[in-house]
Amino acid sequence: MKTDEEIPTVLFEWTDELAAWIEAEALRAGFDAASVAPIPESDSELGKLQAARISEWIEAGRAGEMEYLKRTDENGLLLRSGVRAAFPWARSVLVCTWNYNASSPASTEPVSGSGWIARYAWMGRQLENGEIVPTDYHDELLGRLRALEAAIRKRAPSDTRCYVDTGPIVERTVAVQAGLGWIGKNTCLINQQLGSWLLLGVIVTSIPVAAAAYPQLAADRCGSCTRCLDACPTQALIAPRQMDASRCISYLTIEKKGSILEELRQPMGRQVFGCDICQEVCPWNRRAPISARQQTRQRPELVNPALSWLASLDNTEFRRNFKGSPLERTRRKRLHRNVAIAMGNSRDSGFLPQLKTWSEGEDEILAETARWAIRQINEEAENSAVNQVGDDAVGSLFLPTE
Ligand code: B12
Ligand code: SF4
Ligand code: SF4
Repeated sequence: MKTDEEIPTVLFEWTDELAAWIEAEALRAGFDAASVAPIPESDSELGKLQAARISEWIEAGRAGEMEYLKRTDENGLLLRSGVRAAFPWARSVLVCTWNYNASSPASTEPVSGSGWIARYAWMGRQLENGEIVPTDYHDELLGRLRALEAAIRKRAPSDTRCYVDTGPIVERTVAVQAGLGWIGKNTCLINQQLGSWLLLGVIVTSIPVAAAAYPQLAADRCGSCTRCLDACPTQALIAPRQMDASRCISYLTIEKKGSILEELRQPMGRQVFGCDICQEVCPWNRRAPISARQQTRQRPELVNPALSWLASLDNTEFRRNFKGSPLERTRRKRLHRNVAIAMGNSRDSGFLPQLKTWSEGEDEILAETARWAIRQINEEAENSAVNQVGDDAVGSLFLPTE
């Protein structure tokens, strides 16, 4: 890693003209919006504020078991506390947004017997023969970022790094600094025109931004709305713009290994991979444009997927359906744990045979979760039997007497 002293004399700056050029290149590469953000000095007011936000969040235990968010350098400095903590040579970030909005039903419109997979994971790549194969946004975005990176290096030789998710960067914070939107109360980046169904890709560069080319920050347009806070089933949004990720269904279904806390299982509803609720209820997504991308298509089988189909997948079928997709990392076992919870929450006795099989299997986490799900379904059946008896009793009171 280069230190400040090793950074070559600055030959280029992001002037209005150079920034406009790369932003146009990004649109040509298939992104929906792009902008260059200056990186604040670590000891500036903004640098300190950003560092404090993430450190306080981590210290409060909000990151759950996501150890990669807690990584520090050799001096114990949190790598995500600011872009310069990880890359002392960094002076700017090109932030690109990728719209993945689809004209599909919402998770808040339940379909009987189905689970919910977050819409960012519906993506498939259409082959020339029309077949749609699984794909992952990381790969889709990274390919395009690398092409842009090569263009930057050719026109303005500099140090650069491309990332989608995996870099030591809080991408939404740099997106705000690039003027691409504001942080909604649901903690998502919202763009006034594009809404929040946006994925982010970044290129860190050593090119400073000329003062005259600083982007204008977007105004916060959440106003008095609190729909996302009210709709979150697990109360993961503990305050506006503050998430306890350890309660977020997205974390629980995707990142959390092992058993899920019982008190959080029922609120998880039918979500089996990720969660879209706090964005679905957001008024700024009502008129969000639908992605018109040709190469990537939504895979219809992943919209309201049948729980029985997901449960039936063995390792080979899981790989066939999800190799190359974001679900691959979660693996079959964890997906089945989530499916068992969704089955329990459905209160549908038709799932009992599958749950019974899992409850007797060797995977202890799945077996315990399946036993919990069986109890949910049986409790429901008992309650309706009691109600039935109650109804009959009430009914008999009113039976006409001879
Ligand atoms: C860890 C992680 C998660 C965790 C934690 C989420 C969280 N809120 O922190 C979990 C697993 C829960 C998660 C869920 C989701 N994620 Co996620 N996730 C990440 C990841 C890898 C790191 C985020 C991070 O550092 N979090 C730590 C907290 C402290 O950071 P933060 O919420 O981003 O908050 C910062 C800002 O909000 C800012 N801030 C707070 N208040 C204010 C106020 C003002 C005025 C300003 C300027 C800034 C500001 O300061 C905070 C700290 O620096 C990023 C990629 C990346 N490298 O950044 C993707 C990322 C944030 N995730 C993304 C997505 C798509 C999702 C899901 C929609 C997936 C899904 N459908 O299930 C959900 C959305 C849940 C939600 N409401 O946020 C996108 C977000 C795009 C967008 N439009 O916002 C990202 C950027 C990935 C990408 N490459 O596109 N995710
Ligand atoms: S993604 Fe779901 S669980 Fe997480 S904060 Fe949003 S509504 Fe709550
Ligand atoms: S639902 Fe309302 S409060 Fe939440 S992010 Fe959208 S506009 Fe902001």
